Amino acid sequence: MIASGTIVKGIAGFYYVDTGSAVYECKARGIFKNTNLKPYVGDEVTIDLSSDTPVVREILKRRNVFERPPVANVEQFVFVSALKSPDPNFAVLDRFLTAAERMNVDVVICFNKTDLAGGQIRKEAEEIYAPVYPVVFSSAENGAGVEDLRPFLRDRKSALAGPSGVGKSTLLNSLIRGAGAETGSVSEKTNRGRHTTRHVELFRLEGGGMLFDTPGFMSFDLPVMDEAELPYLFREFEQYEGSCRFGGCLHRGEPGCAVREAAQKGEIPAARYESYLAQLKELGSREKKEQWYRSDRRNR
Ligand SMILES: Nc1nc2c(ncn2[C@@H]2O[C@H](COP(=O)(O)OP(=O)(O)O)[C@@H](O)[C@H]2O)c(=O)[nH]1
Ligand SMILES: [Mg+2]
Ligand SMILES: [Zn+2]
Repeated sequence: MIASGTIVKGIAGFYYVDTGSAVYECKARGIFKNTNLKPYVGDEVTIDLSSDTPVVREILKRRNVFERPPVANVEQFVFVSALKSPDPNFAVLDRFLTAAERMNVDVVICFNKTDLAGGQIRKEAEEIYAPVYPVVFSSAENGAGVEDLRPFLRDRKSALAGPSGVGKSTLLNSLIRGAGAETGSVSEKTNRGRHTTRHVELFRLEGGGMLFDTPGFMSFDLPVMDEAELPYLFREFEQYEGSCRFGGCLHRGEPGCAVREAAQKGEIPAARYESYLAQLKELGSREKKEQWYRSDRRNR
């Protein structure tokens, strides 16, 4: 008998496959050993239930795959940022967003620790991001707003992402009873020692959807890409497409640039536009470095 399901855990050569009605402990088919294909948590697979030990037969086409943490098929990132301690860093968040857009992964932004700060910073966060992304405000400490995340997690596989200390593990524990993710400061964690090896696991959520339990996804590099791709990764710019005087406008100072004008008028949040310019500059200097490297090699 053949069934299909999702790998929710992998330990010591065994893969745990959730078919929706049961979780089977499976071995991987020998064929995987001879190829570079290795089953990952998050993989959609078919399993053969006809022998004593069920066997993973086939890995279905992946939407994406990550090495650190080793997971497949992330459909959505929940980017967590604290409103205070640590202070939000919108430039860092914007780099995450660019990376997610480039990977074509959906995004929800969660501003956590609302019990520590509200007022101005909350208003600012909302004004910058709510026009183009789903934004949730939460306190994992007292539970406020955590349930507002749940509707966004339905029917898909999500992963928490964001810098250390913002409350990802605490949120995970309140969304999934029994997740038992370690929380606390880095020093607290080190003190507790390393005897608890944590495995990546994919949990089913009450109310639907699945959530990767992983401490990873703390930062993303700006993707390797051409400068000209960047404008398409800022959702705010979409409505101005085709409105600049010059085709292929990079929106950094060209005459008749509709995006720059919109930023000056406040129609595009200044912080987002500044992030755009900073990212553009980074891509540009990276390109120069590569050119220099290439010409240097030619000259040798
Ligand atoms: N005041 C407050 N503290 C929080 C909140 N969420 C998490 N924390 C605390 O922040 C610290 C870091 O949380 P943790 O979940 O380990 O962050 P992670 O590194 O993103 O996984 C811990 O001491 C948590 O108890 C919150 O909403 N409010
Ligand atoms: Mg954590
Ligand atoms: Zn322009």
